[in-house]
Amino acid sequence: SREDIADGAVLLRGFAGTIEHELIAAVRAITAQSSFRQMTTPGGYQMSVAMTNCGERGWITDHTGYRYDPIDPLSEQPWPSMPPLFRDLARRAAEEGGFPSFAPDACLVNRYEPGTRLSLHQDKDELDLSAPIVSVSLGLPATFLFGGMARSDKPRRFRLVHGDVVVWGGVTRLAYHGVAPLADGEHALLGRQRINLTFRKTR
Ligand code: MD3
Ligand code: FE
Repeated sequence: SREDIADGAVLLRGFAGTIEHELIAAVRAITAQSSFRQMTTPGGYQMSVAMTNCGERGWITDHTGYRYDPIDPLSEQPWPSMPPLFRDLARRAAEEGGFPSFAPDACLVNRYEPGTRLSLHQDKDELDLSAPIVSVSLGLPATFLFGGMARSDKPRRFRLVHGDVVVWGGVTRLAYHGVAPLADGEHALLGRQRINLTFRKTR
């Protein structure tokens, strides 16, 4: 199904469900090369969410700031390439959401374990803010917090489950958003975790 959740944001329930096994196998292949790790923010806090990337560039944070970098600082190698399956899924979803010819060059892979959260933030490290972000949820369900253009705007809550895909474009691209602490549970394919893929065009 296709549901407009805001100006430029479209929720595609179950869009990734038919390729769940292939997506999970691809995540395992990526993390065999570039492991999940908990990064440190410029303010010196360790993030509770563990992250890795695939594609030409990956999002990283360290004591010097946030950026997209072609090299994984942990493996000291380029990030694993973006599987065609990922690229095609992101492109098909973006098209369905009204953004034809989306060509992501980066995919951030987030791993949430029970109790982990992502506090309200904006994504603005990408140079081309006219391109959408496409997100794919796998594993345990999460409560996504969708705020406004000011951090103080009260967020709306959306439950995102395994297989859901959201295309975030237009004015929502710069909205504050986050993820509430993950509730414990057991997912049939992924166990006690949620994996989120976010596809981005960084330049
Ligand atoms: C709305 N990830 O990696 S994905 C992130 O579930 C991030 O892991 C969350 O926020 C997660 O930066 C949310 C959905 C998402 C991603 C980017 C957005 C929603 C967005 C940018 C603008 C507005
Ligand atoms: Fe974000």
